[in-house]
This record gives sequence, C-alpha cells and structure tokens, in this order.
Amino acid sequence: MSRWTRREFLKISAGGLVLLAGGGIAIRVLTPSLRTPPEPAKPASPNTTAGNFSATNENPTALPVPLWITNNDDFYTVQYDQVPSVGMESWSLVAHGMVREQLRLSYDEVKALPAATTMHTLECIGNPAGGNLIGNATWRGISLRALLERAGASDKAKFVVLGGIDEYFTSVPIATAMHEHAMLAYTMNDQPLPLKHGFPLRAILPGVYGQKQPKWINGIEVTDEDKLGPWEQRGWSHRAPIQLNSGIKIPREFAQLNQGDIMIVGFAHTNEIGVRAVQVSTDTGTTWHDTILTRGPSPFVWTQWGYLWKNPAPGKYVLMVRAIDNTGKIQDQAAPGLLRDVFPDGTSGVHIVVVEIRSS
Ligand SMILES: Nc1nc2c(c(=O)[nH]1)N[C@H]1C(S)=C(S)[C@@H](COP(=O)(O)O)O[C@H]1N2
Ligand SMILES: [Mo]
Repeated sequence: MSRWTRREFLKISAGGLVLLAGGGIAIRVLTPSLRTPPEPAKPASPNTTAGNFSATNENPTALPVPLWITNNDDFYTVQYDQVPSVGMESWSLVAHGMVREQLRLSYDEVKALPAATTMHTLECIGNPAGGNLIGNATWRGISLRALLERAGASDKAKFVVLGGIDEYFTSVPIATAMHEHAMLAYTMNDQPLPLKHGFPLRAILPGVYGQKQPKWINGIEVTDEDKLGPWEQRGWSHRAPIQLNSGIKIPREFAQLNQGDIMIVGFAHTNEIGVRAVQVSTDTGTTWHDTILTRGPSPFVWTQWGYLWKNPAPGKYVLMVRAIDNTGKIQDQAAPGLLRDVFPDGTSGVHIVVVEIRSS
C-alpha cells in the first residue's frame, strides 16, 4: 500500500470540495475558501483506504432492510503510518503498569482464553457526513475486562493506554476498558483478523471513534496518568465519543434514476446513547419522513434505515437524512455536512445527496 501524500484526495461533491488530508481526515469545504487541515507532525499523513460501499444488499426491494455487514476487503482502513510487518515468533501481549502481576501472553495463550463474539461498528473521527470511513463487522476475541482482572489491575488506576507495534498508542478511561463490550479481537467476520485491520490483535471499544481502538496491539498499560496519543496531540478529541451521524447509501450522489418507486436506504450511528429514529427529506429539508429501522444487537452497531419514496415526478432533488438519539437530540440541519469540518470532534452534520429522476 503506497503512502498517501498530503493532499492525497480531492473530489468535487455537490458544489464543494472534499479534501482528505492529515489524519485520514476528510474535510469538506466550499470553494473558493479552501481551508487547510491542522498541520500534522511527521508522518505527514496516514494511509487511508475507504472501500466502496458494497453491502450485501445493494438494491433493496423490501423494508426493513437487513443489517449490513461490511466485507473485510471493503472495510475502510486508517493508519497513522505504514501497516507494520508482524513477526509472530516475537509477538506477545504485555499487560503492565498498575497491576498485581505483569502478564505476558503469546498468541496461542491469548486464543486459549475464553472467547466471545460481538458485532461492532467502527467509525473514524475523520468520517465526513455520510462518508465511507465506517464499517460494521463481527469480531471474536477475549474480554479486555477479564484480562485486566487477571493481571490484577489496581482500583486506583484511572486509564488504560493501549499501544500497537507501529508505536501508535492512545488512552481511554478505565471504565471504557472494563466495559462488557470491550474486547481484544483476533477474528473479523469469521476470518483471522486481516493484517491491515490489526493482526494479530486489535481493540474493540464501545462508543468511541476508531482512533481509540488500536490495531496490532502488544501493550496494555494500566495507569493513573492520562496520555495523549499522536492524533490527540494534534488537537483531535481525546475522549472521542462518536457523534450522532447518519448517511444515505442508496441512491448515490448524482444518481440518475428512472421514474418509479425508489427505495432510499442508509445507516445511522452514535455512542451508547443509541439512535431512536431516522428521518429523510426529499425536498431539501422542508418536510421530513420517518423511516423503517433495522436495529443492531447493541448501540455499538449502526442502525439501518429505509424509506420508500413513492413515484417522484421527474426533476432534480436534494435528499437529506437526520438521526434522532435516545435523548431526543436531532442532527442539526442548519449545519449540513458540506459546511462542517470533522476537526476536532467528528461531525454530526446532515448528509446531503443530489439525485435526478428521469421520465421513463
Ligand atoms: N496501531 C494502530 N491502531 C490504529 C491506528 C493506527 O494508526 N495504528 N489508527 C486508528 C484509527 S484513526 C482508526 S479510524 C481505526 C481504523 O481501523 P481499521 O483500519 O481496521 O478500519 O484504527 C485505529 N487503530
Ligand atoms: Mo480514525
């Protein structure tokens, strides 16, 4: 995989520019006032791939839409530097710091521990409204809590610093690491964890963006001192809770559709608060329609939604989606994704898709 240069990706979208830069971080700006992202220290930019959306249900014909699992090959990747090479002879997982007993486990020892499978949606803090830096998979691995308990983590500890063999690291409050959903995973969608997604072991942590979920994990430090990882040192959110966000997956931007009934489908996602409802507008946000939801097994999995748009007249339309969370908070239509940066907290902007209906 080649290293991306600083302005790796530039694309015209609905009259605006999408600039993917520093941090796998897409920044949407309107021409002509091009805003530059915060200057990152070396390495100048991360390696990023955002696979095309290719869920199993590309052309849904019925509601509710089945929950999408993202194929491993289509799952986005973001890394701070290169995908490292992993020598399994020397790899081990070490839990250290404020623990009763330092733990060092080989891959076989990790795999011999009690395992569980969970579904979890990963999203990058740099994902623009409706963007591709999000995917949903099933993960099998060990409970992070069980590991910390086995090492005898001190109750005076406040943070857990998770580090990978690429020298990436980030810290989370101990409560996040002790959450029942938190795991160290070694499979992804029933396949051995692919190298680019963190082989041999990666963190899966509830409610936080992907930067809090290190890949290629080899070190877990229990500590009472907080530490800022590489992204957080550059000003990105440190606690990094996933913002309420949603996107239209079908139809795609600038689609030309034959007249008839049209199924509009997409996803919505947030943190442990959970998504209550999703609404769609086909008239630039003037009126909103409830959608039919397919929920995941937990709030840590995206919510699928669908709306049947009955036989619209030929013409151009601006489609929008907004999610409502379980506290009643609504994505802010006045802050559409197109005008809203993802820096430093991720975005809750409204996704907009322009389509054309042609008479048939
Ligand atoms: N070791 C390591 N883990 C990492 C990163 C990294 O650069 N190094 N990037 C993080 C970021 S910013 C994201 S969004 C997720 C992406 O996970 P994925 O590539 O499996 O989709 O990995 C996180 N874990
Ligand atoms: Mo990320």
